[in-house]
Amino acid sequence: MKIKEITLRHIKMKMKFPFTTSFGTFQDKEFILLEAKDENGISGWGESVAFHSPWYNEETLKTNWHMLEDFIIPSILNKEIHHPNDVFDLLSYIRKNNMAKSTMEGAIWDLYAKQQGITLASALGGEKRQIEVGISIGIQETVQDLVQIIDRYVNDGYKRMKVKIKPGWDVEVMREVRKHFPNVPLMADANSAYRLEDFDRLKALDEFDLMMIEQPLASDDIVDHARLQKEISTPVCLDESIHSCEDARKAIELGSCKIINIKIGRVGGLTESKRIHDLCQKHGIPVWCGGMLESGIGRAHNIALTTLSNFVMPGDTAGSSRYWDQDIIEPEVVVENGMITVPDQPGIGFEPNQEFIQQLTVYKKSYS
Ligand code: OSB
Ligand code: MG
Repeated sequence: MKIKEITLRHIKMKMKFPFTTSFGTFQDKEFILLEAKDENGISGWGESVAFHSPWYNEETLKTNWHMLEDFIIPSILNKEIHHPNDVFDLLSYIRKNNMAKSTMEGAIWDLYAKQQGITLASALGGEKRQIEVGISIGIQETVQDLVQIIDRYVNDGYKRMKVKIKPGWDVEVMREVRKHFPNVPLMADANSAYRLEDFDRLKALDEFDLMMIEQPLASDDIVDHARLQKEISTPVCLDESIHSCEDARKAIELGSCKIINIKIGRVGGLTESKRIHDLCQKHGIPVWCGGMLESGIGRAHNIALTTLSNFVMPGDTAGSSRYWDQDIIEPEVVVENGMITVPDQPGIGFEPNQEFIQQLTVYKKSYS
């Protein structure tokens, strides 16, 4: 295939509720949508998961736009692409900027699957028809608020509750949550809020029988995580620290984690996500798919990836209504009894709602 035209759109969507992590609060979600058209006018869609500010990692909406406009798009337009895996190599001269690369690569995977007339899930080699879904719950004003929210999601059928923690909102909070929900699959995500000095506090979480603790230590660390994992019984799951299959190999070798959260954007796309999935499978490391407060386009990519067989734990990709009054795809992503049914239409399997996307567009530019 050859990509003949690429359109970038800066989108702004209002979230139903603010979402708070150890690094800050989200109210609005601004992101980039990328539409790539082939010679026959078929479109593939990708979403950048970079946030407005560089909290989660060093990328932002603006750095992604810059990388896409000045480097990534010129490297892809009119080039002969036989398979989406080629995109990884075409962009490998660019260091990091994984979320920017993934935006382009995701659109080409969608387009490729549409050209073949198959689902993105089957293009990736996934076989599940339904996937299990958990939910991620931000830091709340009070523990009572948190307990109420968890109660609602347990009743909705979500398969796993993930609670955001930070120093001062951790051991006592988890104790209270466990007391109310003795049997619910429960985990904590610290988004890198702890250091070596905090090991006692992290060890105190062992008593709550958590499925895992996600990214307790620094976002670029795999050495202290290995030390921590030796001292606590709760499995450590890495999120921010894993940017590539090489990172995953080293973390597994060092014993830095027992579980890996794969986010497509963080690792530079679906091709690298699949490599990490395969490596983890070989080493008996379970994986699950993380979320980045995505719109429907990003959600659809996450769903397709999760159909691979080593995604054995519920992911963070909840239904569209978790964050949005109205999503930008049709139909919206629906969760029933904690399960999403994988769509059977070609490509990502959901139709972008062009009219609504136009309404939400702050700025748009096409390249050919
Ligand atoms: O660490 O997984 C994370 C949201 C923003 C930034 C980082 C993370 C998260 C979430 C929410 O946990 C996942 C979601 O519901 O999309
Ligand atoms: Mg996380």
